[in-house]
Amino acid sequence: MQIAINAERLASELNQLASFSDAPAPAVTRIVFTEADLRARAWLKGRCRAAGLVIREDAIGNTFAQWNGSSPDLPAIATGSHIDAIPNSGRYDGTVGVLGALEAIRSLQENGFAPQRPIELLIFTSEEPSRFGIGCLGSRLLSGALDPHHAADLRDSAGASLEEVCRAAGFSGPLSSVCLPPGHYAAFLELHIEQGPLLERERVQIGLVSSIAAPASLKIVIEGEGGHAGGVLMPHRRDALAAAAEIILAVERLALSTGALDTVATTGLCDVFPGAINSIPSRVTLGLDVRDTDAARRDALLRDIEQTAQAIAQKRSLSVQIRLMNADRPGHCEPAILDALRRACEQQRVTFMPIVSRAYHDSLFMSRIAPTAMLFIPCRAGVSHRPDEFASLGDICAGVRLLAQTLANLAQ
Ligand code: HGY
Ligand code: MN
Ligand code: MN
Repeated sequence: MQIAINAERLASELNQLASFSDAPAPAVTRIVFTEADLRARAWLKGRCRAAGLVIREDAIGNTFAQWNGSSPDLPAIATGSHIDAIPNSGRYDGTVGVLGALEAIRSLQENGFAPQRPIELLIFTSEEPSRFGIGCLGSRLLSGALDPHHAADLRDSAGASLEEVCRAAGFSGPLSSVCLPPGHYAAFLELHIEQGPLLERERVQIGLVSSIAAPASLKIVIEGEGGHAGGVLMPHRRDALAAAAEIILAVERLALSTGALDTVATTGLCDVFPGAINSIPSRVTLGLDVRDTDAARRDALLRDIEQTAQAIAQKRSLSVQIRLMNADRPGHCEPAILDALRRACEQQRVTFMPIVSRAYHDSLFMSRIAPTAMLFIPCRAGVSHRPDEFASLGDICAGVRLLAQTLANLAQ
């Protein structure tokens, strides 16, 4: 089956989706359940309905758009990703996997393909950690990886709970109703930009993801003593930001000291109180993101970071509280689904290579309840989570064509 992708339609939709943003183009900011996100969701549901898909939403706003098959009671073949975007980011992270899946479905429809199994497009809520501090909230709850009671109490920076924000966004029902059992889906596939430089450097069209790095995040609160920037002499200070600076550098040194390139650690958040130039910082809150393809090595690094932060605080007579927000195990893709993708690559004469995902994705959690695989397309210079994130229409269409072929092969 020669699958023709409507590149113009897909390009136009990627541009339209990027316009739902709280940042000026080319940047995209689309935080979960903000006006921009809700408008994007409404627009996207309209595009799915126009393709004849039947829509349902669960209590946290995960959105399911189904193309019924001739055997509707069979477990569906699922595919999808996310549309939320961190502040000042790009237009391809997540959206390629959502609009690409919609285009794959429409292309199969327009090519006269009729699936036996249903094919279901999933749009996961809150893949990014921006608002509630933990990523993949929708897929965590869907796969049973997050306790619904704990999730309901997660709060954003304004103190609103996830439960309150979900209700205000129009989603109802207990978060405990989100979970789906293993076997609900026959397979799950996610198309995504690589968010790394390998495919472009190796001039390979498709990356077949073997495993997904294990993410962990820490919140570190350092409490010192505030005071007048002029009146308090240096020997008498307990400056929380100076201690935080020492901790941030220690995090970098400890990550490098594992000697493994797969170990990465980032201090992405640093909130200073009271935040006045002439007032000694009395409290600093740090947000750390720590990942590795090897969970044991990552956990050893987390322990080292905790011990070192405590030692720095003690040396400076400050207090420090460290909270582990999440520490997930790595995800492994299903060999049978990877084989299906490999066969489709050979069918379509597309170059491919195995690859490790250093970014986490909803697939990390979907792999707990369904045979899961990810396929990557190149992104320019590996750049992502920046306004200059870019994937060429040709590469996107090659990924969509491969996804369509694999969905068709699996849905028969
Ligand atoms: O941070 C990540 O890996 C993903 O982009 N949320
Ligand atoms: Mn992202
Ligand atoms: Mn993503």
